[in-house]
Amino acid sequence: GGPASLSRFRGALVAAVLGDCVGGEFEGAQEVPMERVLQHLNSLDDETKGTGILEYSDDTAMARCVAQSLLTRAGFDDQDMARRFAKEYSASPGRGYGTGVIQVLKKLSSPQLSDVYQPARDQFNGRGSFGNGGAMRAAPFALAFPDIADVKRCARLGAKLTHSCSLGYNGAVLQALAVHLSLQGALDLPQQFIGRLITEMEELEADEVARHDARILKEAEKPFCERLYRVRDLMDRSKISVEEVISELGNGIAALHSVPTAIFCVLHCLQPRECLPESYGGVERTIAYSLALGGDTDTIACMAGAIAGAHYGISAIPQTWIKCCEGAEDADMSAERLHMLYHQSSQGG
Ligand code: R7I
Ligand code: MG
Ligand code: MG
Repeated sequence: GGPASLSRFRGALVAAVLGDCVGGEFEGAQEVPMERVLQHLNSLDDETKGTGILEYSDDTAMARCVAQSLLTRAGFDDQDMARRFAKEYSASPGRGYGTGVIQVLKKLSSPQLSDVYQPARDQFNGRGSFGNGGAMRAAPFALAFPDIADVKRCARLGAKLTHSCSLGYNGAVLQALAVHLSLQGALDLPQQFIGRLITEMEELEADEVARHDARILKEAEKPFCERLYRVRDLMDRSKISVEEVISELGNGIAALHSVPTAIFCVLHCLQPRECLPESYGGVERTIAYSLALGGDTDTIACMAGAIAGAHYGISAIPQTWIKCCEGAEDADMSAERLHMLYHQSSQGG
């Protein structure tokens, strides 16, 4: 499809859910042999093997809250979104939430709470979380607003409801920007795509608070930019080992160690790769490759899935995979409604 087509919207939200659901199998594993990944993915195609339904985790649970809130309020409403996070957590606390964020979600359900951003600020001795929980649910922001300034502002605020450290919420902005650009067809020119992301993050990370957080956490002066430069170097190489990707970019639970990694997975899988079946399309390649990195597999595959799905569109996603994953059909319907919201706003209505 063309820029911002319905197929791209559907691809983005559905592939994000698939990444989360199929990635759950390997979350926390050191490094996963590609053979095991392919075995797991093959079992989705084989109905007789009865994989059953793969459940989604917190990544999808929270992304659904974001999408539903944006749709119901026809824009960003922090109170409404916070309420939905809290309600979702108390209804299904067993979705694999990060151990820190649970405190925030409990506080958000208090009716006495006057500032919905305060519980997030109290995390980790007042510094706030740098986990990837803001980034893992950022894709719907890119699908709700055609204007890049709205995407950045709302993705940041939406993340700050749980992640007040700049390394947490800037990761969410980066993820939303990657989905935004991919929806426009920007991955047709990968060099420009990564260049645009670097330019945006150079500006965001020039901020005083971001510089302060980076200093305190002993990171590079502009941590996301530094990682994106590494992505740009790695994407030019024809051969690169999984070990190198992990050591250069990480595969962990911090936004800094997973969002640039997810972006790399998408870029690396734009072409067919020797280690992956020839029959695989781009979305399948991207998800399979993300899982093979191990570590925070559900989240990296979820974020990479959203970016890749926005590029290749819904037709690149196997029906058999959709059928196996809880919430995939639902994501498809939300994508259609977000597509309408997006195109309403772009007409100034
Ligand atoms: O970021 P968050 O929502 O977790 C998301 C991850 C995804 O992989 C999901 O799939 C799920 O498995 O969890 O939850 P947080 O609790 O805010 O952050 C996750 C973890 O990162 C925390 O439990 C800490 O171990 C670590 N962490 C920190 N550690 C020290 N200091 C995050 N921020 C800090 C920090 O400031
Ligand atoms: Mg999860
Ligand atoms: Mg995870």
